[in-house]
This record gives sequence, structure tokens and C-alpha cells, in this order.
Amino acid sequence: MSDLPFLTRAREHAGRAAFSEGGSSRKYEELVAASGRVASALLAGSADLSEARTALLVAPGFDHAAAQWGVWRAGGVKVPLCLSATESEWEYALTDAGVSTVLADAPGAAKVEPVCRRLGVRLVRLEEALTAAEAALPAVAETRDAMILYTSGTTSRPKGVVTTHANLAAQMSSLVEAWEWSREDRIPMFLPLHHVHGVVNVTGCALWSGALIEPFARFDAAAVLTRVRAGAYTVFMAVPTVYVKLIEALESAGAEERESACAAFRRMRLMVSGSAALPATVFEKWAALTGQRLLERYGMTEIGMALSNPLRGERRPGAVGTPLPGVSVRLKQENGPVVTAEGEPGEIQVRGPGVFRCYWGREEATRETFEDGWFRTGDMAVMESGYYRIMGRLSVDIIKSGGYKLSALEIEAALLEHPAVAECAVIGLPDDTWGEAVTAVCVTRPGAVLELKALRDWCKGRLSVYKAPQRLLIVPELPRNAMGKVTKPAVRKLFD
Ligand code: MLC
Ligand code: AMP
Repeated sequence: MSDLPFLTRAREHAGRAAFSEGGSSRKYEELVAASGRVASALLAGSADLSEARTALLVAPGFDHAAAQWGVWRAGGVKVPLCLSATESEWEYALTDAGVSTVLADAPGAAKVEPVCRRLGVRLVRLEEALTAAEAALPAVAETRDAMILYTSGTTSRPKGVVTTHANLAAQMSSLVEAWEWSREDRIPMFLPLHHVHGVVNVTGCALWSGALIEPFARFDAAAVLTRVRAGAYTVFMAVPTVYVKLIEALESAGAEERESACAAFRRMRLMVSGSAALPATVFEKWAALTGQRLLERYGMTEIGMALSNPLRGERRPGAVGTPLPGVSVRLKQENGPVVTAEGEPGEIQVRGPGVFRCYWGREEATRETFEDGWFRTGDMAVMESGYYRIMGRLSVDIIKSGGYKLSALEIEAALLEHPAVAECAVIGLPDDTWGEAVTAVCVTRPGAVLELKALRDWCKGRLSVYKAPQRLLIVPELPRNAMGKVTKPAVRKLFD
């Protein structure tokens, strides 16, 4: 059996730089060698991990990629954890995915060790794995599972999205073709690696193409702009919030700094926005500042990317273009026909080799999310002059904030544990920076006092920082329908 395609391709780029970190570069051949040692350490004498789930708690960069490839080359399934999650969020993912091993760098290991001990999960320290003796590695078929990403949805707790090696290869090769990635490309990487945007679109496509990645521990506008000015990148990919933050930084910079950064952005060959709606105002402002017309695309954890404005051709603000290579898209009315006419809304449904295999351990949820073999995204769209335009989501319980998909139900469940909260409804309200701001509408217990800052402090350690409410409204009672059920549209109206 031949090697998995990511490895074959990496070997073709052996002598080229894969990562540039701290002023020095690491080559593809080093990455291949390091991943072989990590795989050997994970195997610890066994022949094949046989799809054992192996969680990763490793900062972005060369080490993370070596860890990821190490899991894959040992025949394991990679479960990347959010670096800033709370212990209970890690515990949930480790338990739900039946993780047997956590592979962590030194800072990650220090934080996750108590959780591993409590759950009886093996902890492998990456710095030790990176120096392990090399062992024989198994042949891994493309049909085998590769990754589980946790995504929030219409259920309170996140679901694990399982993709095979073939799914990931299809997702990456589609983007590489459409956006003409090449080994000459250089890209900054500042998005989290437990989501498809960072792991597939940025890191995955770059490594697939033999390109160079410059990792950042987190998004830092000043640090990124310094490197942009130095002409470090040819390609740039981000969520809309990042462009909003860059516009703020450019507008508050001195004229000379602003001009040099804008000129450097202008020279890039491609700048992409996605993961949430890019407001037309941000598109226009970015174009006015830098001359770059952002390429907006649409995707989802379960399918990778589905729709994209063209690399060459009209990039229309507010629209997400047409299906990517190998992806089939249709609009479908709920319990009705497939929409064929322009201007008529329908749910986006997707089919293709990049579509995930299943939700981990949730057969029924997997079955329900497909209709005649098409994946139901839960997003509504309309076709206008040949391009799709996203209209919003079918579920009011899904919030997109800073590009993160959040479940209102999960946040409500946490807030209900607060001693002052008798009832609550969480919604996403439009926000210029975050796209949507997590907003809690609460009924307090008699005599109790609740303030936003105290509530946010209370959330620390219980919810990831981006799930904590940004706004709070106290009401005497929540709006309900005749059946006594809280109605979110009416909750939203409280803010009109
Ligand atoms: C952080 N903060 C938020 C927030 N995130 N507030 C509201 N909403 C959010 N979502 C607050 C913090 O509490 C903190 O407050 C302050 O903002 C600064 O936090 P930060 O973490 O330093 O912010 P920053 O680093 O600037 O983060 C912005 C960001 C980040 C946009 C870089 O949110 C991010 O990486 N988002 C990307 C998520 C992503 O990759 N999604 C893709 C999913 S895949 P205080 O009070 O402490 O100062 C997908 C499919 C597809 O969607 O199509 O791609
Ligand atoms: P996630 O589950 O985190 O992968 O998020 C996927 C969701 O992000 C989609 O279902 C959409 O709701 C949203 N999304 C991604 N790209 C766009 C876009 N360009 N415009 C609007 N929404 C988007």
C-alpha cells in the first residue's frame, strides 16, 4: 500500500521550508522525520494504533504539524483540543471521543495532566516523543478515519465530526486547485487549530502545496502587521473579525506605517475571508485601504469548503460565489422541492468526497443530517445572478461570534447554574466587531443581583472565553408562546 497523500507530497518538497518560526526555518524533510519519531513513540511497540483517538494539546507550528502527522502515520485519529478550553470542556471531548492518549507540549501537559489522571488517559509528552527511536510504521488506508473536530450545533453539547483521510484530501485538493496554491506561497497562521479554517484551509493546504507557514501563538494585529510590512506573505486567510481588527489598527497607525502596510497587503496574490458573513462595509473598507477585494467563501466543519467567489473573475461583496471543484450544492425548501429559480431561498445542501463520514457515536444525528445523500447545512441561501448569497441559519440557537460557532443551549445550561439566575435565554445580536455578540436575557431569583462583569468572571473556568455573554439584560419574565415555550424571536425583539 502506498503512503497517505500528505506524506507523498511532503517528500516531494523535502528540501523546502515548511515553517518559519522565531527567525529560523524548518524543512519538510525535518517534518517527515519528526512525525516518524512521534508515530513510533505513540505506537510504543504496537503495530498500528488502529484508529485509537489521540488528542492534541500542542501550540501551532512545526511541533503541532509533527504531532498531527505522527498520529496519522501511527494509524490514529487526531482530536485537536482548544488550547484555551476549560478542564470540563477538555474532559467532555476526551470522554465523548473515547480518547486513549493525549499528546501535549510542555505547557499543554502541565494543564491537562490532572484531567488525564482523573480519566485514566495516557499522557505522552511531545518533547519526549520527538526524540523517540524510530520503529516500523503501519500502512494506513485513505478510507480510514483521520480526525474528529468538535463543533457546536443545535444540541447543548458539541458533536464530534469524523473525517477520513480521503475526506481531508478532497477538501484540500479542491481549495488548492481553486485558489491556485503553489510551493511559492507564504501564509501567516494565527487561527486556532481545532477548527477547519486553521487546520484545513491554512495549515493543510499550505503543507499540501509545499508552501511556507509562519505560525503565531494567537492573533496579534501589531505583530502580524510588522511581518506584512516586511513582505513576508503572498496569501492571507482570516475570519471577518480579524479584518475588522486590522482596519482599526491601520486607522489608528501613523500615516507612514499605514501606507507601508496597505502597500504590502496590495502586493499579496490572495486574501480570503470566511467562517462568518463578511459585511459589505468591511469588504469596501478593505478594498479602499489596500486595493484588495477580499475573496469570500463559505464552508462548515462537516464539509470543508463548499462555495467560493472566484480567484479570477468577479468577487461580489455579500455573496459567496459558486461551488468549489468536486463539490455539489443545491438549495432545498424545507419539506418541499429543490429550488431551481433565482431569487428563491432554500437550505444549502452539499454532496461530495469532502463531506464527513459521521458524528462520532451519534448514528441518529448523522442520519437526520442527510437528506437523500445530501448533507443539510442548516444555512439558508438564495441564488442571485449566478452567485449564492447566505441569508442566515435555520436555527436560532446557533451563534457565530468571532468566527466561532456557539450553541446558545450550551451557554444557557451553564448560566442556569449561576445562583442568581432563575431563567435565561441566550441569543446572538448583531455586532460590528464580532459578527454576533453573545447576549444573555435573564430572570433573576428574588432579591438576587446580577451584573455583566460578575457574570463574565463567574463564567471563567466554566466556559471558553468566547462563549461568555457580552451583553446582559435582566427582565421580569421571558416571552413565551401559548404552549409556555420561550420564543427566541420575541426575546430578540426586546432589543429593537
Ligand atoms: C474573544 N473575546 C470575545 C470573543 N473572543 N468577545 C466576544 N466574542 C468573541 N468571540 C474577548 C475576550 O474575552 C477578551 O476580552 C477580548 O475579546 C480579546 O480576546 P482575544 O482572544 O485576545 O481576542 P483576539 O485574539 O483578538 O481574537 C479574535 C479572533 C479569535 C478573531 C482572532 O476570536 C479567533 O481566532 N477566531 C477564529 C475562530 C475560528 O477559527 N473559527 C473558524 C471555525 S471553522 P477581555 O475582557 O479579556 O479583554 C468554520 C468553517 C469555515 O467556521 O467556514 O471556516
Ligand atoms: P463551523 O460549524 O464552525 O464550521 O461553522 C460553519 C458555519 O459558519 C456555517 O454553517 C455558516 O453558518 C457559517 N459560515 C461560514 N462561512 C460563512 C460565510 N462566508 N458567510 C456566512 N456564514 C458563513
